[in-house]
This record gives sequence, C-alpha cells and structure tokens, in this order.
Amino acid sequence: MSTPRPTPTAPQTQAGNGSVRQGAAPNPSSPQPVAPAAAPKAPERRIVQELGINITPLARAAEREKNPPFRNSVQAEMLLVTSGIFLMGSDLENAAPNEKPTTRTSVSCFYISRFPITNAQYEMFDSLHSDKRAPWADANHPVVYVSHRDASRFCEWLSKKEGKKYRLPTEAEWEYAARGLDNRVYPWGGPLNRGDRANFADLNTTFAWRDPNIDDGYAQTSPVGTYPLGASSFGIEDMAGNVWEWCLDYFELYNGKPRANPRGPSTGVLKVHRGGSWKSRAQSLRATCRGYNQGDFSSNDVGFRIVCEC
Ligand SMILES: [Ca+2]
Repeated sequence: MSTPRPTPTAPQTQAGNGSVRQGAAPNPSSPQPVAPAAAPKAPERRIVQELGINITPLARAAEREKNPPFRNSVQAEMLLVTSGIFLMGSDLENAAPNEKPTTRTSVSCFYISRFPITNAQYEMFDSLHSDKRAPWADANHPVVYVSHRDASRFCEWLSKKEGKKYRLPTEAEWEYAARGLDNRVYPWGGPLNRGDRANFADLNTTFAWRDPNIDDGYAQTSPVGTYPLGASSFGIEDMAGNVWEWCLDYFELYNGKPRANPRGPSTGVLKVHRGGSWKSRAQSLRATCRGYNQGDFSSNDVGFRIVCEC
C-alpha cells in the first residue's frame, strides 16, 4: 500500500492539501444564503411547483411517521432526512468556483447513516479488509482505503442481504443532510473555531496548514460519534472532517438551473466526495466544499456513509 499524497483528495480548485484557500477561514458574520421557509411562501411557490415536491411541515411530519429510524443488520443507525428544497452550493466570498452558482435543489426523503461506515461494519462485508486498517484505528473508526467501487459493492451486498435499496448518498442528499433547511455553512451552523465540533488538521497534526490554536484531540481519524456537538440539524454526525465521504455522483460543475433529485452525469471519470478529513483545514470542512477523485482511488482519509431509499 503506497502512502498517499497528503491530500490527493483535495478539491480541484485548491492549490493543495485540503482547503480551497489557505488561511481563508469562513467569516461567521458573512451574509448567509436565504433559507427556504418551512412552509413555502409566495416567492417559493413557483419553485416548489417546478421541482414537484411537498415540503410543508405537515408533509414532513407524515414522512417521519411513515419512516421511523431503524438500526440495520450491520448495526448502522439509519436516520430519516425529510424532503426539502435548499440552495445547493455557496456564493460566499470564500467559496471555491466549483461551489457556484448556487442552485435551487429539491431532495425527496431518504434514510442516511448517522455515522460513516466503520471498520467493524465494513469487515462484515469484507473480512480481509482488516489488513488495511490504518495502524491507529480500532473497530469503531471509519473505514478507509475503500474506493468508490468498494463502497458501492458494500451497498449492493447490504441491499441484497436486507431486501432494501442501499446506495451512496447523492451529492445533493449529502449536502442537504449536512446543511438542513437553513443552509448552514457547517453542519452545526458555524464557525469552526473550537475542538469539539469536528476532527480536522488541528494542533495535533504536523501539517503546515494545521490550526495551531485548536485541539480536537486527534492527529488522525477519530472513532465515529466523537463530536456529537458537530451533528447536523437532522442529527447526522461526522459529516465535517474525520474522513471524506464518497457520494454517488460523477463530478460536474453547477449551472444554476433548479434541479430535482439530481444524481450527476450518467458517465464520467471523477467521483465526488464530501466533508473534508482529518488532513483538511477548516475551510474544506464547509458543507458546500466539493472534492473528487477517480473511482478506484483509495486513501487513509476517504470513507463513506450509506443511504437507504424510503
Ligand atoms: Ca485532528
């Protein structure tokens, strides 16, 4: 196993290693994108009709009643993300060009795992993968050294095992699960200025781009669930930092046209991953930041979480 470059997974608009612009921390006072209202008001109605989705509070309540959370056969907690419309991408000054323009996007409800898939869970599928565990990692650390194909095969195995439709999250599902209905910069809101929200390149690391003023407790990956205060509004944890997470989509640039349940191009080479990792600076942990790599790429800072269709 060759040692990967520090952050070969870095989003392509960067000069390198895990962030879009070195030292460009998000400004918490920056204007935020306008959040869509829970119940669509007049300006939203046309978009709601255009994207064909019911996002009223009553509809969301019905979805929650119909789709209670569950724990699956690999002991992954599956939490519901209710249908919604959000502004995908970012027009903030510190956003990368590939996060623009913002795009009105609808997503139908889905389950997503509360945490990234762990070593223990992945090894139920492929016991030999234990030989690839990172030397510092125990069973409860997120699995790494898994390619997009490996992650997809895990989903196929689980689907067959349970008779459900598991797959990787689409990039839109991932971003919506992280940002919620109020279009947060980080899953918890923001900014990232303390050590109890996410695992990134903090003072425990030796990277040149580390933040020497924040101690998140880990120099490499951390056990899943270490940062409950970093949960998104849907209760999904570890979305920012720890490991990049493969998404279903091939990478493409946004074009600003409203989209309903987008799945990316039908063909391509580069697969998207999201969320930043233990190697990344805070900037790359923003929920709109996009990384990508070839489907057979694997690294010690790229893992995945799973979606189950409702
Ligand atoms: Ca860290």
